[in-house]
Amino acid sequence: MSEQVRRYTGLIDRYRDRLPLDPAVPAVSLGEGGTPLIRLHNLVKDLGRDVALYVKYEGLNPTGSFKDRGMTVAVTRAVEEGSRAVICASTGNTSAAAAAYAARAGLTAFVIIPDGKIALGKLAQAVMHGAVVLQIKGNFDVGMRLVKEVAADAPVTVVNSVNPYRLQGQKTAAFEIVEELGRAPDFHCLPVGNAGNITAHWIGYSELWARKGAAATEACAFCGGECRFTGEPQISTRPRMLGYQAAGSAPFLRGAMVDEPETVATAIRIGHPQSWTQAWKVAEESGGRFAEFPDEELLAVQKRLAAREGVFCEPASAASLAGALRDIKSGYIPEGSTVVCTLTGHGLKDPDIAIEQCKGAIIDVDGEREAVKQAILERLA
Ligand code: AN7
Repeated sequence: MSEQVRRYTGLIDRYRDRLPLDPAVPAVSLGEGGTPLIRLHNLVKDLGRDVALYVKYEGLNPTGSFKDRGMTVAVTRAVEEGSRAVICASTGNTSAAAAAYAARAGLTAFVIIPDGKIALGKLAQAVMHGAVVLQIKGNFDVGMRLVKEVAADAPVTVVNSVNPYRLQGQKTAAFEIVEELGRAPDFHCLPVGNAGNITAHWIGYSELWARKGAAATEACAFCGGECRFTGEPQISTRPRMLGYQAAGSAPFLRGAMVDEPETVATAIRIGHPQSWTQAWKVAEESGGRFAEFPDEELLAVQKRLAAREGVFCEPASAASLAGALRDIKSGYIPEGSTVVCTLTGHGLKDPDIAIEQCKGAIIDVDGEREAVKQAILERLA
């Protein structure tokens, strides 16, 4: 058996025919993609509604977030183009992924992060992978502007989602979902920051979709003609795309950019989304919409998911599930629906928030047998 058959070697090897990469170019990969689609039985039972509710656990990618899908393609392409360095602004996960893939490829990674506003695990990743970490007094949006300005006349490749190869990699999550369900879900729920991921998923579904009267090779409106998929259509319907934001950081709900975004979900503390126009188009074409949540509700859903289903995501990721649960309850998502929520990042990314939420849960006991036994029996009573 060839190595390829026995081992999963990442999404470029899996989907190269649908990606804008030359067949001969070796993939810079850490085995990203192939994440589990987990059906939630307990939370659905709690709701008392008949829906098939799944989470796509993107926190199980190599650096713990969906960013790896885009980074493998963007860095592979950067190497092919002879680049020696990559740069990004980040709320944390992009910097972790850029640092790791750059390390693997032997490139220098420059990452610009908002001072004091990225989760501990993400910062640990960036420094451990040897990125040059530039901490600024300013938020993600300021960092993003600086990246664009600097990259205009410096020999560095921007690996934020304005790099079209990022979205091309991220679209593969939609391919995996369709392969597992044998169809597209009726609703796909995602947290929205820069709105790159919701756009990437729509590209993915649209490439698999049987467009009446359109050639399969027709370039989609989102990728600047980068789509290469010419296979047979695989789905007859596409999902409604539902995008969820944190209330203090919700430009799509305000209908305008937000200059001072604030949320405990630092991953989506973004007021000037880079894929603004595309995401409006996604909502319109798919028949979806945007909605928002206060921080407390994001944290409550993060905790409920962990406690009831054994799945640990970071606060920003909980926005997708919070949205699905609310929309199922209200009837906006009708009974009989198949719903997928993307859990964008792993809960371990942000240990501070998790511990903070569960402080009272830790019981101090004397280190001897009777005390421990007593504590256990009390809780089984
Ligand atoms: C866990 O890392 O923008 O709407 O710089 O880390 O595609 O921006 C992170 C975004 C959702 C939002 N969930 O995705 C960054 C960054 C998590 C994230 C989002 C992010 P987009």
